Amino acid sequence: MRYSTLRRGCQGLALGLLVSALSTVGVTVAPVQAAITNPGFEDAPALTGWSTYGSNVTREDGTFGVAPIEGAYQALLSTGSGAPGSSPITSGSMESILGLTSGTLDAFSLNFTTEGSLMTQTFSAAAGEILSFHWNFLTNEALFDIDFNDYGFYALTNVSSPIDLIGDTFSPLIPSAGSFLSETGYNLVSLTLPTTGLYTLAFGVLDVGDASVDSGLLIDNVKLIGGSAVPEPSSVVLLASGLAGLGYWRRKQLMAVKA
Ligand SMILES: [Ca+2]
Ligand SMILES: [Ca+2]
Repeated sequence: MRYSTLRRGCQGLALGLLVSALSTVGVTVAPVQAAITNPGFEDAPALTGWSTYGSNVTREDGTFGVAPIEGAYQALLSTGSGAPGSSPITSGSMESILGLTSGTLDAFSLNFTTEGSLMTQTFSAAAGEILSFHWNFLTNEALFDIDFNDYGFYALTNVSSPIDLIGDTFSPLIPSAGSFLSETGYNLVSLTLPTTGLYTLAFGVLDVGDASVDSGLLIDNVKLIGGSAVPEPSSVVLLASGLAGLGYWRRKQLMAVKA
């Protein structure tokens, strides 16, 4: 047996043991991919390639009341209870899965986080490649509510710090035709990957202040594109930087209100 074959075998065994161990605690785990698998959530079975945590990560079509931005399906994460007998995961569990210290997720709101759902995928990529995705934050909470400011976020290895907010009750919200009262509509995030290696992309949504009024996060059209082959439209860069600036401005406002 060649060494490289043996090494791949050992890596496969180690990965298999990890998947087996996580499966015993009720977690759906997908193996590391050389590219993003099922990036638009069109593949069957639903959510193939994604690891899901919490009871309420589902694949939705247009009958949900919000149309996918690509293809026929989109992913929905919710802070709700999901299937009978199941429940979201605690924010502490979410921090453990993401490798964050306790209290990290609370620091992104002005009240304690309680529970939510999470979805991840680990993939390999080259420096300069561009990762993009569309998100839509939905909520039943009142708008501009500091005490119950549920939020959606993404985390990406070596890029986010350590998570980046995508939507909360201070986002520009419009009435939603789906199962939530309000939504942001779909927005684009585009990120240039700094190094060659493995990345873990995570999407999450959290209840803040209590666990009684739900919020959700739709994700669709995740893409990984070679940076040199497809120049990034200036409008996308401006949108991404504009969203980042908006988030910083809003956090400053929140801090001012609390003070
Ligand atoms: Ca889709
Ligand atoms: Ca809530």
